[in-house]
Amino acid sequence: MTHQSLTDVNMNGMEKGQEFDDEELIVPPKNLDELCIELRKVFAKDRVNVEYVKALLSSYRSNPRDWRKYAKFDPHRYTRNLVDEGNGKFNLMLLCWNESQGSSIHDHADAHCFVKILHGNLTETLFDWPKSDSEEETQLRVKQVNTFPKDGVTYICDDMGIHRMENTSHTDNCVSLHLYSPPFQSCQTFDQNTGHRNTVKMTFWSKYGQRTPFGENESTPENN
Ligand code: CSS
Ligand code: FE2
Repeated sequence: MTHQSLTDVNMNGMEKGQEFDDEELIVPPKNLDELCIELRKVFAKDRVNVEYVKALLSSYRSNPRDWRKYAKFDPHRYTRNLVDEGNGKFNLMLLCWNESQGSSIHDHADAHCFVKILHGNLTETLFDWPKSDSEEETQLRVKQVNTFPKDGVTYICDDMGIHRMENTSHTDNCVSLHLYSPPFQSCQTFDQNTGHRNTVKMTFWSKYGQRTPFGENESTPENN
């Protein structure tokens, strides 16, 4: 083996660049802390394998003991609760949806968006992008509707379209874990009937289990 090939191969005999590519090598994280540690390693790399991250999130079995301290509900809208800043590479957060709460239709600011359901069910309605050069008002076309159960995982990025997420249940709330990479603080929202868009700032209801102080978010806190 040449010196060059030695430096390119790690102890498992895998070539460099293949680490965090093979879903069969995933060891299921035993709790949310272990999942965060693993996600930090995966996102430390320049390149991220979307299927690997989905499989890693799927392999964690939701346990309320792990995430109860981040689960804060608001009677008026879904809440966003920061769990981990991923060494600057991603934001990991818990979203808490009361019965019938949902998001607006929104994009993902050129970021990866991974969603894992921790409790209840969450329904995604996927839409086509409005024609950006068109002044005319047109209804957004629904591409797909999917409901994800507990421990289910889904992924979206801007190439796939825009979506609305909602807890359609009238009897159970929903908790979902969202990973956005790179992190973003604002996104665009869309009117379903006209395709018109707005830019909205997104804020955290809590960070690391502590209620975000009023004023920290400057203007009125907005979800999308
Ligand atoms: N984008 C929404 C949730 S649906 S992916 C948010 O982070 O508030
Ligand atoms: Fe989203």
